[in-house]
Amino acid sequence: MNVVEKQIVLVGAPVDEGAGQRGCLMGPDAYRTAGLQETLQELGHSVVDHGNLSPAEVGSLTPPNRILRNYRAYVAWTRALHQKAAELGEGPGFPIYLGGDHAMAAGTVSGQARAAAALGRPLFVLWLDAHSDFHTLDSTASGNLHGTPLAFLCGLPGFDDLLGSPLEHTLKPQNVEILGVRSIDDAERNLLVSHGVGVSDMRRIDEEGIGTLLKPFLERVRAENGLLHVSLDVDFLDPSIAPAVGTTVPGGATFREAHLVMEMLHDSGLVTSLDLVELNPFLDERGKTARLMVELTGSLFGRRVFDRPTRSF
Ligand code: 6HN
Ligand code: MN
Ligand code: MN
Ligand code: MN
Repeated sequence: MNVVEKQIVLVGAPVDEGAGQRGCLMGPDAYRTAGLQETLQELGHSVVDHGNLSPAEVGSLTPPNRILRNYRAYVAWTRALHQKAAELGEGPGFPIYLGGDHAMAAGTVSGQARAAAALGRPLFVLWLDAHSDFHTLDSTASGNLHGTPLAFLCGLPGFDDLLGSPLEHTLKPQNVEILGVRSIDDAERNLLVSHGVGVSDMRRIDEEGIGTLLKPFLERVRAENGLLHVSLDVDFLDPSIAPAVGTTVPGGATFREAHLVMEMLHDSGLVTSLDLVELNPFLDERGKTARLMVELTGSLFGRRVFDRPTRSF
């Protein structure tokens, strides 16, 4: 086996307040129950579980828009996760953030970006999702804050409460690739285009193949000596194989497409941190989605059905 042993750190982020439905707070324990730690250890990695984080204490805040739901919790979680990710990002371990809804990525990715800057490396982000999560606090129509983290991370205005000051280490929008998207609100579409975010929707996946789309992005990460954070939203997957998510959209990635992405990411050796987000165990069918997410994570960490020389992407 061509597996390079990694020191994996599991961090539970039971963030529930960003989604429209309750239940994502049970996500970290569902991954534990589905055997995430054991799966990674069987692949030869060392794994430590840091348990679940708690939100930071925050003082009084005035939400900038009355439609926003659980704004204070968004701020509190972002601050706690940012701090944790900034620490882990500079260390030797490979953090896996167990969500929790996608609002958590405001903290995990901004922390990883701060660590990347301290290491003098650019951070690239692969956002595997049915949605683009690129609303500002003004543009969101649902008020569900899990629809906003990527706009915050790319430095769009209006998010200064999240860390108490403007975000210092923003992502370059062209260093973000959203793959698998099939539901974008009009306001988000305009923002994505005007900021130049990389977007590959399901139609492009159908026409060109998911591997063909992923390869040039990985080549760019390598050419720029970047670190790569992967944010995997359960709804990237087709609802028939992954029903445990509150925001299912038909026509998602198949079992094989998702595995190919994970296998290519493994072979690239470029990934340095991972979010597993939006799993809502309350909506699962006998653990099916949690188990699939664990299996996909196994592929990202070197599981292969038939050993053959590692291909480089
Ligand atoms: N997610 N664009 C929709 C909204 O409510 O803003 C859906 C957001 C989904 C967020 O899946 O992480
Ligand atoms: Mn998402
Ligand atoms: Mn700095
Ligand atoms: Mn989504």
